[in-house]
Amino acid sequence: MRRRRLLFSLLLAAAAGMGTAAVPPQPAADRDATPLGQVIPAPASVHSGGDPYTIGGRTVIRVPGGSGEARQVAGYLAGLLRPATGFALPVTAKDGRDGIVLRLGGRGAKGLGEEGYRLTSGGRGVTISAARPAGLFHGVQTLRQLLPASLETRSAQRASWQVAGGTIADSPRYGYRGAMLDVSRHFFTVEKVKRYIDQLAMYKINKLHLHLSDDQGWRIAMKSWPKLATYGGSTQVGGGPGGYYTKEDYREIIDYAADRYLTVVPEIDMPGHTNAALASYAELNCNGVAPPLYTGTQVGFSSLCVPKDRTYDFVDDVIRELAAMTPGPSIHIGGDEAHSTSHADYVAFMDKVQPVVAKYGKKVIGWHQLTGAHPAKGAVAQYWGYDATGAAEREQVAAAARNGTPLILSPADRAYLDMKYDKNTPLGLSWAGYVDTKRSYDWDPGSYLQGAPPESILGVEAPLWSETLSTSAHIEYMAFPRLPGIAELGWSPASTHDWETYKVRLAAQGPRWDAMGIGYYRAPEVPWPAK
Ligand code: TNX
Repeated sequence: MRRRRLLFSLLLAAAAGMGTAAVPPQPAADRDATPLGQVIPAPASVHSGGDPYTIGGRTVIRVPGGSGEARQVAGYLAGLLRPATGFALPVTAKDGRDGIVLRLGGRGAKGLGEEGYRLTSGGRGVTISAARPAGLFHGVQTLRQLLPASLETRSAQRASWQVAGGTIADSPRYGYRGAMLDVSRHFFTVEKVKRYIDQLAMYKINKLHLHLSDDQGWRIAMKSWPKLATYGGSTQVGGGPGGYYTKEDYREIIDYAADRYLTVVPEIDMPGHTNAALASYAELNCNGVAPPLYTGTQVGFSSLCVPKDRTYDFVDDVIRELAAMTPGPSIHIGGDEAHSTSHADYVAFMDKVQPVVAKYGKKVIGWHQLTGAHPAKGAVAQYWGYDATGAAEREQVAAAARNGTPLILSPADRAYLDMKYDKNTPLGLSWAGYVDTKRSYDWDPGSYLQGAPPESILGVEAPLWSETLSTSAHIEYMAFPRLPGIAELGWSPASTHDWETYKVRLAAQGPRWDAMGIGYYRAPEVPWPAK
């Protein structure tokens, strides 16, 4: 009898041991539900309390009524939850109060706007309500962050999949919450862009600005001027092979972004930053001679030929093709650092080019130098100045804002993800100074630019220039942990702004990034949990 019992317990121990090998023990941090509101961006309002909900093997995902888009969000949620939980989580159109409910419209969605959501969690389930599918999607990202970090592991994990009880009512401060990726200085494949899109969506970023052309490479196929891509896109900084997106590739990026509620804003930078185009077509040069391709990192040496008629055939063709393949409302025409274009030429060029964008049904976005010309009605300026930017230049932008040119804020010494964190950062540039994680977060878009009315601010954008960056690992090291801070400035009410509490929420993202394979910079001012 005793022997049998011993054998039995030995067998049990062996089985438990095997279990441990297959399903790692639950990390300490996973044992308690994440407090409601411990997410990035900080929600507008949080009321904690009541029983938590635990996602289990019998949990269903309900899409009552089930519009196509709501069902798609449910499918996305199931895709997030299934691998690590190992649960089936079937999606059903049947109504009910138990399980995870994604509810579009109805009383619960009042006052939530285009992107807001309400998340209610209690003993029987979690309900996310929204007026529009984008709101459901953002609510899903909140739910995701309320679950243990091991959720991000792509194989079954043992954890308590608990969501704290209470209600979150949330909607964004700004409608424009962007991230820019420079795919010109170094080319990034469709797969790499998709990977970044997934990361942006986690933090409720809703615009992906693609810097598609610069001196070092033209990255988008044009039927009317084919050599732009095939020749102008054939290299990059450092002399590598470069690359470009076919129209199908571009479509794939747009669709992938749209499925995650991001709109693509394509940029063709003009009249400077155009060496790749000038090298591809001799006729675009004032002297009729094509310069060689460029693989260095200087700026400000190239210009389209402003007095030449052929230049405007080129602009018309490029904008027409780009507008036709871009569903979003805006086209970015660059306009920065045109140091090789006289001021008179710059103004003349912008006067001719902005109406072309309008003719093809799009709105103009330009870097803030556009405010030194005549910004068209409805044009938006993107401010990228920094603390050293002169008072006159700031005032020029602020005056334009007072005169009806809305602003997107990307201050280089705050929002530029390509600036080094400190002197030891192995990647990046430092012309705007070092930008540590606290500095990047600790400013207020509403009052940042003196003299610009708060209502002229459309939002914020975090640009990532790629002179020194050529892999996803590079992108991630520079974007994390700063990107979530810019995302929070774009989404959360100013009243939630507080570095001391933000840094705790930020630290909690670390294990999540570890599980996702994001090699982030362990900024010393953030209390990361030990690895
Ligand atoms: C300035 S910001 C640029 C880019 C560079 C970047 C590097 C702006 C509109 N132009 O051409 O890549 O600095 O940080």
